[in-house]
Amino acid sequence: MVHLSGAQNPIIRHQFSADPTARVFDGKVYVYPSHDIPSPVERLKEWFCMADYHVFSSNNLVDWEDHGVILSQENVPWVNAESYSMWAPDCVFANGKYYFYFPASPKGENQRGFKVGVAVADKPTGPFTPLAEPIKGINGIDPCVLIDKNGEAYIYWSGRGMYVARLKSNMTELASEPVQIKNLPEGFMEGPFAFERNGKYYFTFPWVQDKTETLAYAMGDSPMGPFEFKGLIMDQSATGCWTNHHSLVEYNKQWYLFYHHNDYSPAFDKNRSVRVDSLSFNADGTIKKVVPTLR
Ligand code: FUB
Repeated sequence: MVHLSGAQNPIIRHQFSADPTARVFDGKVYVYPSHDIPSPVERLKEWFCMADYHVFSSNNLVDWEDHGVILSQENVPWVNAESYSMWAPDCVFANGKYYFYFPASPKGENQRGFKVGVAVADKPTGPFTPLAEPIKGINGIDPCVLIDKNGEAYIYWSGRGMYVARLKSNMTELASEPVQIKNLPEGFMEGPFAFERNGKYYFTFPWVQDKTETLAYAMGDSPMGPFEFKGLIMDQSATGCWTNHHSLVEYNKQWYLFYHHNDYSPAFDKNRSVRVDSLSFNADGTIKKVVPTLR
């Protein structure tokens, strides 16, 4: 376990980390990011390279523990262990277990196709045991799971468009056909993150404008939409990073935005670092824009 101390962004400095999904389990914040590494293979020298996942926890958002590797590409039966494609994950608690969702390239594909797998643990820090097969019916990246107040679970992802489907109560199979999320503005979108607050459902996503990714959102009255586009959470001049990827979480009555930026690695934008800033809402439920605290 590595102990990280310091209130400054980026909050993780002993390794690169991206795509943070923050969750609160048993009164603690857990961050499940992807793990950017320098590529050991020529093919990925200029691209994303990710072989495993760590999880980080904190009870004050200042001091963090790195609990070490919770899942590696070589331990997942269906993943091509030379693809280094363990991209943006999520983790939720259901049925007394922790379900960790992750995208990766399957064996036998051309390393451009992605599926979404599940690994299960008794504790938020693992050890996580991967299922033998990815989830049938999902082709894409960046899974996010929302568990509604009535216990129904939904999974969102990004493929050729953004999709949502209901999950069965076993949390590992789709219970409905995927539905494409419509009425979003033009612009390549990935990294969906959905949550509920005061009966409203928020569908949030990185959105490319002028070659950098802003963070934007839409709101609706049901987890599967329809959603109405509302605007930006973080604008492009603030991010100045080619990718962004985020999550929103409430902890001790304050909301926070976790996201990433490459300013800790200015020379190479595929090495990113996780950041957190506080976030608040207007009375009508819309989100006040966040100005990032960079270095
Ligand atoms: O980290 C790899 C990819 O970059 C993620 O899947 C995207 O959301 C973007 O952050």
